[in-house]
Amino acid sequence: MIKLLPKKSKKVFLLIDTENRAYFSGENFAEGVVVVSNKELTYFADSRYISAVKNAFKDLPVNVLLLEDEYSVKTYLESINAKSVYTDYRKISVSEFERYKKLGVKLKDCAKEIDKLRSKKSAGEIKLIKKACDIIDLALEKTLPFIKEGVSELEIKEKLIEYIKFFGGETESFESIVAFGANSAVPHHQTGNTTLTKESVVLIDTGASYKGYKSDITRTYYFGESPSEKFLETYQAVLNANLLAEEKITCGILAKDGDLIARDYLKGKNLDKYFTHSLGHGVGLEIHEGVRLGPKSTDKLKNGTVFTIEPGVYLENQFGIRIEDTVVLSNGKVKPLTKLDKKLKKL
Ligand SMILES: [Mn+2]
Repeated sequence: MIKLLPKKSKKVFLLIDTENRAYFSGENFAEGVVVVSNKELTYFADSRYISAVKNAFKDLPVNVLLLEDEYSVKTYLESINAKSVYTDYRKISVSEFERYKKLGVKLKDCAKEIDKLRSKKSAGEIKLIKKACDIIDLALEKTLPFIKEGVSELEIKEKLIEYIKFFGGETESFESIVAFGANSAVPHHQTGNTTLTKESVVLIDTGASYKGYKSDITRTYYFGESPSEKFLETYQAVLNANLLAEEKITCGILAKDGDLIARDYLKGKNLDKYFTHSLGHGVGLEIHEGVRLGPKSTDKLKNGTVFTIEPGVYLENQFGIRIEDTVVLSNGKVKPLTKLDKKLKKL
């Protein structure tokens, strides 16, 4: 499915990064340049890709042109009489910017408009994200039997990647976090050579990429028979915060108020000071895109927004617990797209 700019837009967008190209063209090629207006979409591909690109768009109203260098794009822009052109300033290097400028192509920023367009997912996009969520649910479930005494965090990460590919994903959607024991208390622990010992917490934060679209899930498990009372209580509190946010977030709510639902609940349990990150983030072609569900956010959550709900509590040198799902706001309510059980599981 190709996407043009909204009918009333008089702008021309020039997109050079993988995700924005994939968003508008519906095809996830590693290279190229996309120029899109409210009338047409042109895909520039270099000689290595052009036949594959032509083939992908053969039944669609897409112009496919040969990309030799920026000059090819400039010539086309002149032919459609585009005076100034908009690009996503977060995605262009200074040297690329300078090369276009040298050729007389006037570039302006459209990052905000891109975010706005991309934050409302189409039914087709939600299908692809759902598939990425199904893949990670399956991959994580299949990986659990490999969590045994003596296995390393990295070995579990490799298993996840293997299963993501087995179930049809490209690969992980970000560097998966596998954290054993006290490592789980570091929210962005670097997965390493720590091996698993009995009576340890296991935190896994992972996701799959499917046709460029991402999923994101975190589950916290207990490896052993007798978790401490403190762990059990904290787990229940994080789970309740997760479920409460899922229940109370509705269409039109401010993202910061969504964050507050979980934060206030944890405050009631005296755990809010250990909830050191925001409640969630938008997900799509990028693992972090669009909305941010944090105390300083000015975003609004609307139908069609896909985001994560991921409260966490981290007790230094002891353990960390995070429970995360990728969800979509649909008909005003939160609908989880990742579906693995959230009740505490002992491995
Ligand atoms: Mn996340």
